[in-house]
Amino acid sequence: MPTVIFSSLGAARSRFWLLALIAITPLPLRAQGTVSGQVTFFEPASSARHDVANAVVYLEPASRPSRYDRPSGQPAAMSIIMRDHEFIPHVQIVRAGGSVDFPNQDPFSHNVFSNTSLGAFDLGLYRRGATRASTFSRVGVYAIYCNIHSSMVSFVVAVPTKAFAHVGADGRFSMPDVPAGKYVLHVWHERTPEVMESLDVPPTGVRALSVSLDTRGFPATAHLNKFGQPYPPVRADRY
Ligand SMILES: [Cu+2]
Repeated sequence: MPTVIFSSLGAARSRFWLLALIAITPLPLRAQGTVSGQVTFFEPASSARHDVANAVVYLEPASRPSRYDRPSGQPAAMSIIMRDHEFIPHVQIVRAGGSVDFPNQDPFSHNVFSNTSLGAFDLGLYRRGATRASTFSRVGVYAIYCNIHSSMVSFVVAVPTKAFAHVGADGRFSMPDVPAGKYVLHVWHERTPEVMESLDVPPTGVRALSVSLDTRGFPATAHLNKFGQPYPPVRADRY
C-alpha cells in the first residue's frame, strides 16, 4: 500500500510544518492600540507657513526597547531623491542604524553632506544617475545639504522605534499597533524645538492627542556650507 504510506507521511509532514510555523510566528507580547492626534502651529496668521506636513512624531519606549522596538529583518530601503534642485522628500524617517540612498536625477552634479554632531558625512560630488548612501546610526535629526546649491535642504530623522509617523497636510497623525506601555512622545519640526512628553499607552491606544508647536522663536538663518563658510553668491552661468 505505498499510496497510503505516502499520504500519511505527507500528513505528518504537514502537521510538522504547521507546528513549526506556530512555533516561529511571533505572538504579540502586549495588547496593541492606535496612537493618533493632531499637530498645530502656534504662530501669527501673518507668518503662517502651512508646512505642518514636515512634522514627524514617534514614540520612544520609556524603558529598555522591547522586542517590538528592535529592528528585525532587512531594513526598508529609504531614499531622498535629488531632482530640480530639491531633496525629495524634504523630511525622511529612518530606523536608527538604517541607511538612506540619495539618487541624483538632475542633469548636473550634486553633493550631499551633513555637519551634524550625530555623525557628519560627505558623499562627495556626483552626476545624474549615480546614487550614494549614508547610514544613520544614532537617534536624532540630521540636517542634510548640498555644498553647491544652498537652497537644497532635507532632514533625516533617525528613530529608535517602530512607532513613528509623518504628519499629514491637515496636521493629523496615526501610529497603529502600538503595544501598551510607557513612552516618550517626540514631535519634531524644523521650525520649533523638539517637543517631548511622557505618554502612557493603554491597550486600547490613545486618540485625539493634541500637540501645539510654537514656531515664533524660529531663527531664519542661512545654513553654512560643508566648510562652515557662507555659500558664495550664485552665478547664473553655473549649476
Ligand atoms: Cu546640488
